[in-house]
Amino acid sequence: MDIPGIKAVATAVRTFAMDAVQRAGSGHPGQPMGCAELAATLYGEVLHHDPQDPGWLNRDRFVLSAGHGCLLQYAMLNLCGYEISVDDIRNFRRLGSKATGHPEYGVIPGIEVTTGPLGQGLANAVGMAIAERMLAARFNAEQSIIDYHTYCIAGDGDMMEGLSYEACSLAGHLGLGKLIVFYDSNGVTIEGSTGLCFTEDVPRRFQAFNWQVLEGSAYDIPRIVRLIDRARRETSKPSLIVMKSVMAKGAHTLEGSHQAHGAPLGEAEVRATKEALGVPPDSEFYVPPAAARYLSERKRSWQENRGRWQRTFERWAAENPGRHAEMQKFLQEPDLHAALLPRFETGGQAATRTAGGEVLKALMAELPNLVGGSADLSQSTSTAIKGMEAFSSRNPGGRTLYFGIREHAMAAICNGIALSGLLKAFCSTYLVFSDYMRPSIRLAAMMKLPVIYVFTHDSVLAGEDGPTHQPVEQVASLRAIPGLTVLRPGDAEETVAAWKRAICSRNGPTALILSRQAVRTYQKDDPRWEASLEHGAYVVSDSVGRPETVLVASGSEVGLALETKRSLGAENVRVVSVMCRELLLRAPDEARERIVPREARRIVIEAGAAQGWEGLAGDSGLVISVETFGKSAPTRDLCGEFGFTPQAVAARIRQESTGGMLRRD
Ligand SMILES: Cc1ncc(C[n+]2csc(CCOP(=O)(O)OP(=O)(O)O)c2C)c(N)n1
Repeated sequence: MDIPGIKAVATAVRTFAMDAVQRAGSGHPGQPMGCAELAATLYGEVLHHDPQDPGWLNRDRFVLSAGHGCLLQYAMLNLCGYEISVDDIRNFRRLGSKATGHPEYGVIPGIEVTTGPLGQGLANAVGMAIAERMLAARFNAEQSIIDYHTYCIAGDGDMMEGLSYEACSLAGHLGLGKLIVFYDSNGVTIEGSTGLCFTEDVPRRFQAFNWQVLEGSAYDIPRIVRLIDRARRETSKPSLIVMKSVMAKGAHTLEGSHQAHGAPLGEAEVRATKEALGVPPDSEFYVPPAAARYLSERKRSWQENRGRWQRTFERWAAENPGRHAEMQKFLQEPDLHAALLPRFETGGQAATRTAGGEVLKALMAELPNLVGGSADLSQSTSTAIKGMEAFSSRNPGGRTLYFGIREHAMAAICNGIALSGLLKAFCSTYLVFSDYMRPSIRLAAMMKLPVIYVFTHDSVLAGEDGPTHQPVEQVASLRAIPGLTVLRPGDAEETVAAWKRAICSRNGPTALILSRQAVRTYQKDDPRWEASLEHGAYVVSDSVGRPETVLVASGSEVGLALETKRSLGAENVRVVSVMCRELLLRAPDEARERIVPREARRIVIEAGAAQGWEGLAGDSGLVISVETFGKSAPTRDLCGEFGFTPQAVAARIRQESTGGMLRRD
């Protein structure tokens, strides 16, 4: 092992971090300076990776959960020869630079996941380790073609976030032996010492989670290698390696200070630090010759390593054509021929959660790469699939995940699973608990990951459990996340269409919003209704002649709109089902006009917050919504209480038919 070479790489990392933050006038130099030796050792000696093929299937995954330290990763990727130039780093945090403020997936090859919100990366790493176990069980034969490790650097902030408790508890339970987490334990956060608010015994906490816990200095390179070796030899438990480290290690006067966490060190400090490191003080982004020499020598071994795997893979593919074909299938869009999916008769009654459960059952049977589960509510969300085995340490081939009551980790773990590129992940809970998952859903949308969320009990009309369990603002707030497709089907047939759309998505997550209560499967006037859903909505029941009133609804309120039309007894009323409001709002004017013409009076019926419907209703329209918390009562009583009966809605429409400004409840 070339220790001077590794140390020289660490010097380059420190220099890059100081210079980039100094130029940008903002950023976090302390974390990369504190972890420089660890990163240099990892990339140089430990990780199975190859900058020539950053997407190599069996590469080790590296997650910088402490994403504010992104310069650590940018510097290492540049030094190793990934596609990020010194100029990109020079323009750190500037518009158009690949070196953004935190690591972002899809911007620089070699970055596995978008991180920054603390705790997320660590939970994503758990998902990646689960995916490794699942894929290994599915594909490995005489040859192990999937056997990567997932490494993660997490700091005090990650350890404090509740998400890390959820995710690491599950990782310990599942015995994810190929997950290795380095705890960058420097005792400092932004406001000062961790002693101000964080005095728990982290090693004992992880031991209680069923992790192997090891400890060492972040600056003792041979020991780091030995500790990683021990971690790799423990195959039945994940490992936490507590790295005793120092914030901004090497800084002239700010070493160990929280002031070096998130601000430029200042020119004089940078200069003095460079001098102490043996770096020419007038240079910028200096790479010591020993660092360049060391990494260029390592390159050959990275390539040879990948070459060996490639030859193994080819032998595996030749000897296991069935498995190879299955792997190819995992990468393709699913072929959802009609016979595969359940059919529902017009006039029948089914809760959309129940219809969704039948679709999921059919999809699980057809698509072996579909995996997922629930946060202890699979019976209620109809996502429990009979006969489907659970994933566990003893049964890595299982496809059902028992996430436990850990919604946040469930969503973040699904991101990690989806990042495998081969597996499709779904998860489920009550809609109201989507709030517990929101940060991870947002990141899935940012990364364009096709995760599917099954959210049931879709409105206050769910009943009985009371206001804590009745969503009001949740659909509106999910619709506000850019890139998240929110589908709220109105009946069982629409639920099949919604699932089809979700399962075929390749560029973003989908939330399926399903009802607890039974709804009628309605007759659809638009014979091409499913194709019309390309614009998010279609005409369920048309008016005779030009519509004067359009009743616009989604989910379980579509049935109510149809009954309201009957109650109104008017011929010039049209009913539109809006399965995806955002698609309708984005549709070309001409397509939207065909469905919800501007000249008609538009009445939106939504048993939730009106927010976001106002534009569609227009000034002369009306949004019949719920703007308070729910109440505990059976559904029928709640419909009466909140005015969601055909008679009450019809009365509102008649009473407020004079036009004027938009009103809402
Ligand atoms: C969820 C979340 N909350 C707050 C922040 C803002 N933030 C970024 S770094 C940081 C302190 C992290 O401390 P630590 O993990 O010890 O990192 P170090 O000080 O060692 O760099 C905070 C609060 C964040 N990125 N994510």
